[in-house]
Formats: sequence, C-alpha cells, structure tokens
Amino acid sequence: MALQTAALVPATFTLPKEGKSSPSFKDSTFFGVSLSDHAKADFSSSALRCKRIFNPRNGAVRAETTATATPAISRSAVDGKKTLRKGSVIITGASSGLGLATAKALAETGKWHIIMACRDFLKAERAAKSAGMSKQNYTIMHLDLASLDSVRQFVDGYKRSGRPLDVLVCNAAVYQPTAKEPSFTAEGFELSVGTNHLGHFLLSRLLLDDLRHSDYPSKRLIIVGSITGNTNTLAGNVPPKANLGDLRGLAGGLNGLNSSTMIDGGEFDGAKAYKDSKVCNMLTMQEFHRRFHEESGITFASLYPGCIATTGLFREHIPLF
Ligand code: LMG
Ligand code: NDP
Ligand code: PMR
Repeated sequence: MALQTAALVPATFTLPKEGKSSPSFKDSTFFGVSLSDHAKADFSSSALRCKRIFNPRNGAVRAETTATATPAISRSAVDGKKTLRKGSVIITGASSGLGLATAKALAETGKWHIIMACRDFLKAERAAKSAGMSKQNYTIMHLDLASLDSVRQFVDGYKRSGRPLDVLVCNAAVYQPTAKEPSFTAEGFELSVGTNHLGHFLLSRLLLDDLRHSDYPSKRLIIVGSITGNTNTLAGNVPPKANLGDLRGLAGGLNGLNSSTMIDGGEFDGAKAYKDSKVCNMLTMQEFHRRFHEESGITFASLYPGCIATTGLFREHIPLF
C-alpha cells in the first residue's frame, strides 16, 4: 500500500478577518467550533489529568500508571530473551473496507491486539469472522462517531479496561455525494464533518494521554486523509473542491439553523463536506504534531490509501465515479 504524507493546501485554509471568530487552536475549541459545555469539561479534565500525570511531584498518580501499564519489553523467565508484549491498537470503522483489511493484516502478525471500534457490533463480529481473524487477537467495542456522547462512553470503557494504548487509527468515515439535504449527528453537526472530523477529534483528544503513557517502542496516532481534499493535485481539482473559507459555518455550529451546514458557510454539498472533513483530518495531524510530538514522542500521521472504489464508502455514488 502506498503511503503518502498528506500535502496540505494553505489556500484552502484562510484565516478569518479581524473581528470574526478566530480559528485559534485552543483545547476546548477547534477551528473555531465551540464544543458543548460537556465536551469542554472533558477536554479540560483531560488536560488536567495529563498535567497531574506528568507532574513528577505527584507520586500517587504515577504509581497508578505503573500499576496499569504492562511493560512493552519483558524478559522471558525460561530463556532470558527479551520479548515485546502485544501492541494494542484501536481502529475506528474496522467493520469493512480499509479498516477491516488493516485489522486483519495486524491480527495475522500475531503481534497486535486489535480493538475494533465500530457502530454495528454484529456487522463487525461477522466481518472479523469472515476475515478469518482469531478471537484472541481482537475485541469489538461500540463506538458511534456521529455521537460525541458515544465517543466519551467508548473512551471511558477503554480506560476502565486497563489496556495500554499504543496506536490509534482514525479510519471510519461517511461520504454522501448524492444527498440533496444534509443529515446531522446526535449533537446536530452536519454528518460528514461531524463524524469524520469532530468525532475523531474528540476521540483523539481524549485518548492522547493514554498514548502518551504507552511504553511501546513506536506509539502512533494515524488518520486516513484523501487526495481529493488537496487542491494542489489534479484529483483535488475535480469539483466540488475542498475549501474551509473563513470557518464561519463551523464557528456557527454546522447545524443549519443559525449557521450554514458547511464549514465555509456555503450551500450544503455532500461531496464537498466530505472533502472538507478530510482537510480537517489532515490539518489535525499537522497541528497535533506541532503541539505534542516533541513532548510526548507520539508520531502523528495522515495517509492516503489510493483509490479503492469497491469499499462501502461509495454505497452512494454518482455514475461518473
Ligand atoms: C460532482 O460532480 C457533483 O456536482 C457533486 O454534487 C458530487 O456529487 C460530486 O464527487 C461527487 O460530483 C462531479 C462532476 C465533476 O462530474 C460531472 O458533473 C460529470 C461530467 C464530467 C465529465 C468531465 C470529464 C472531463 C475529463 C477531464 C479530464 C481531465 C484532464 C485534465 C488535464 C489537465 C492537465 C493539467 O466534473 C466536473 O464538474 C467537470 C469538470 C472537470 C474538471 C476536471 C478537473 C481537472 C482540473 C484540472 C486542473 C488542474 C489544475 C491543477 C493541476 C495540478 C497538477 C499537479
Ligand atoms: P468503508 O465504508 O468500507 O469504511 C468506513 C467505515 O467507517 C465502516 O466500517 C463504517 O461502519 C464506519 N463508520 C461510518 N460511520 C461511522 C460512525 N458514525 N461511527 C463509527 N464508524 C462509522 O470505506 P473505506 O474503507 O473506503 O474508508 C476508510 C477510510 O479511508 C475513510 O476515512 C475514507 O475517507 C478513507 N479513504 C478511502 C478511499 C477509497 O478510495 N476507498 C480514498 C481515500 C480515503 P459500517 O461498516 O457500520 O458502515
Ligand atoms: Mg477522482 C487524475 C487523478 C485522479 C485521482 C488520483 C483521483 C482519485 N481522481 C482523479 C481524477 C478524476 N476523478 C477525474 C479527472 C475525474 C472526472 C472529472 C474524477 C471524478 C471523480 C468523482 C466523481 N473522482 C472521484 C469522484 C468521487 O466521487 C470520488 C470522491 O471524490 O470521493 C470523495 C473520487 C475519487 N477520485 C480519486 C479518489 C481517491 C477518489 C475517492 C476519494 C476518497 O474516497 O476520499
């Protein structure tokens, strides 16, 4: 599979004019969108947790982390050889397409335990079975990225499981190129940006501390981007083109009531909303890298998988495609 670091397009990300809401990157806002008070509480408590845990004077919390984390490398009692423990990887949307293929490939190495984070438990179970994945290599956990409450519940459940987290793969997405009318997430955000970007953003933000604490040799946060969001490529010039404009729709909540459903404030266009969401995905990894890489040792990456026209992503598609 060809991996390509996403090239980003400054032209698609324009800063707002003075006096407009600023798309500054704060812990509780992202690209100008203000998450609900509930979400704010989660973000700030997650930041607090991180401070507490990284404060060397706070012995109690450090003791807790050593109690829950399994050392990545342990010495085998029998022959004294060093062995690497199984890595733990969460893959969102692992019930089909690229996510399932990734889960299967990692399971086959025998070196990973895969947490398949899926909205449809039965579909995921059937998919894992038909991919021939062995039960001991995976766990299915419910996650609906179109609900920020579900994201929080998933994170709580994961933390309670006591598993370390070594890699997070944000793979799930929806694409609605033929929709005439927008649809919405549980909190009322336009569905594609709400699921692909906001759901993954909250998930990543809440799990960042767990990745930080991983003692695995390579800890990663990976998001699946798309060339179709990059307007400096031919594919990215096929209309409708991604464009975040001055973020006025996002700042207004993407709910179609007192704001547009589109990030740039324009008319709803499902194909554009998807491409915009992928630009946000790619920008998120750039910003996470800038903010957190050095201090945490986490590798942040986005990748473009090439065109796989047979996946579920294209359940709705235009005849040209
Ligand atoms: C849209 O329609 C719907 O409007 C939207 O609602 C949604 O459903 C979306 O993605 C889903 O689809 C898609 C639209 C795109 O298709 C049609 O309307 C059907 C008719 C299109 C038939 C056009 C065939 C043309 C073949 C072009 C071959 C390109 C070769 C170019 C060579 C250039 C070399 C530099 O299609 C259109 O709207 C038609 C416009 C086609 C634009 C093609 C884009 C190429 C742009 C090239 C610009 C290059 C500049 C940058 C280059 C950088 C290179 C590094
Ligand atoms: P699929 O539709 O096969 O996979 C997408 C997965 O996301 C499905 O498992 C789907 O679940 C899941 N999903 C959708 N909505 C939610 C939700 N609300 N909560 C949890 N999971 C959800 O498509 P692909 O494998 O093609 O897509 C995978 C990634 O690759 C996406 O990020 C896509 O943008 C990206 N990509 C794909 C390209 C391609 O050509 N295929 C090209 C460029 C990027 P369910 O099974 O229940 O529907
Ligand atoms: Mg594209 C020449 C390069 C190129 C590449 C790499 C892609 C990838 N596409 C290219 C060109 C074209 N496409 C051209 C010239 C056309 C006719 C105008 C075209 C059309 C087209 C459509 C209608 N292409 C599409 C669609 C979709 O609905 C897909 C899409 O945009 O999904 C968001 C798509 C794609 N083309 C690609 C890739 C990778 C996709 C799927 C992108 C994704 O899933 O993220």
